[in-house]
Amino acid sequence: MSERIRNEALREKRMSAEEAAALIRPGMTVAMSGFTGAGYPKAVPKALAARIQQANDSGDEFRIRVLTGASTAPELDGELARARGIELRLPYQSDPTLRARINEGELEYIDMHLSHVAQHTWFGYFGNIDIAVVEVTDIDEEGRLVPSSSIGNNKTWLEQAGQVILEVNRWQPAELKGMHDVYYGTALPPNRKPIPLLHPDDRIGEPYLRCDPAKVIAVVEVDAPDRNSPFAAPDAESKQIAGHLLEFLAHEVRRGRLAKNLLPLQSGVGNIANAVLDGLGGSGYRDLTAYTEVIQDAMLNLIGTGVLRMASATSFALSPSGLSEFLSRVEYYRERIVLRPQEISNHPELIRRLGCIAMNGMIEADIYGNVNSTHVAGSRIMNGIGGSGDFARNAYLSVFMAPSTAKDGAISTIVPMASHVDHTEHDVMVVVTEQGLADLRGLSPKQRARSIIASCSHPAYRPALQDYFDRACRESYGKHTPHLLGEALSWHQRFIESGTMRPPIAT
Ligand code: 0RQ
Repeated sequence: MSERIRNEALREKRMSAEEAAALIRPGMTVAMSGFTGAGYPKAVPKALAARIQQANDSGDEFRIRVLTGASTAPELDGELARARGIELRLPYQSDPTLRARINEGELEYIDMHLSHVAQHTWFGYFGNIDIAVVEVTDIDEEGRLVPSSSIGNNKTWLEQAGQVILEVNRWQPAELKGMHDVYYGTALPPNRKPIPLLHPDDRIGEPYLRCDPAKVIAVVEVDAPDRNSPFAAPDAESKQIAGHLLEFLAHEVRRGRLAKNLLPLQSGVGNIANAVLDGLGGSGYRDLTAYTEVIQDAMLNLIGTGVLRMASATSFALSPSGLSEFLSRVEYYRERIVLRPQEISNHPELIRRLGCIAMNGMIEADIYGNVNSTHVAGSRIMNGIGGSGDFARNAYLSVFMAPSTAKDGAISTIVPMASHVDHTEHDVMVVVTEQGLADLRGLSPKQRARSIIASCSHPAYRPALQDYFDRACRESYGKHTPHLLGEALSWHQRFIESGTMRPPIAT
């Protein structure tokens, strides 16, 4: 198995996951690899969670601060949260146990733009990073690290951490070698220079992660799969949302605002994003490109069928069948996929330069186009903003999508006032639900409200939204963005109190 560790000095540092976990002490800041369930360490966090559980059970509080690229998996976030071993977590998570702990108020969670994490670490905003725990595919003779199925913040973790634990995961395909492009040219203000990436397929770095071998305190051999969650086939609502968006893109091509091969696509993950990508596959497009964060099954399919010429991302989120497709034609895909650090995949300068088409999911939008991506009823975190803000603010076109209702119709995703704002009205150009699409470009607040209510809201909620807007237009303190402040969040309050946003039936 050690054929994946070809550097003599590092080979000597091999030990068990339990021994490596014992090097992590209470109160440490631990930076881990991992992005959307790919490339996270699998053995050390689990062994650490067992140790933490034991300590906590015997009354010795043991908690650490955990920084990652984005979401990981049950073996990491789930186990550590279950053991009550996390004091602070950032930036993006999607594990149900961890989410529950955060919403019970048990630990601190910092939700932030994914492109900011590396630079805030360099700026010293999170203090010292004590230990980095990073999964890699392979270590070569010179000690260079072949990254695994995600890069995320690994470049920064390896450079900034005082000590490093490496997990060498034999399960990761050796063929990943050559797919990565790690850029080492970022600097701190005031010495920053333009990042020399002009096209989504430009390679501006090197295929390895550098790591000072003197910092490596443990090398753990692992043979364990990524999360690789299966994807559900797109449902009817997702297909309708995709249909509206595809029609809009075709319209933009006809108007000459987009070329026939569009502009680099950024797509969130999930059912709707998959339906949109599936739809693009059947719409006659060719020669498309993607500059995005995550390559999921639908994007791989587009590459496989030649619709997408190439994709740049920071991670894979493939289902088991997506993975076997990838492995069956790995040479083909290697030529068409570039994985980069998330500070580059999500870099505002590059997103603005390339003119990405950003397509992301949302929890709710208000009638003026403010979007909430993260908090149910303004206070319960779902996953986090992820990269949606990096892309939305800087995109050529920023699109937010959701079904017009959630929880079997009990919740309207179009509300009078967003209960939490991740993307302001200034960053949101298009809102789409299964009901239709509102193109908000060039519209004033009141024009946006009319368009969103008419095109996107569900018929069961549309009259109440229209009534709110009409009364606000008459009675609001200011008439620029009319609101009735005493009533603006009453829909959310009604949901908390009665389980539904539906207005009470008059008796
Ligand atoms: O709940 O799981 O209990 O059924 O939210 O909603 O409709 O399945 O949609 O999977 O696309 O998720 C915004 C969360 C949407 C996601 C969000 C409930 C709903 C369901 C999921 P259940 P759907 P999606 C790339 C870009 C931010 C990060 C981002 C997200 C669950 O898109 O995390 O964009 N985005 N990153 O029932 C109460 C509402 C609700 C609601 C939905 N208004 N009130 N519950 N739900 N709307 C990736 C990265 O950056 C890494």
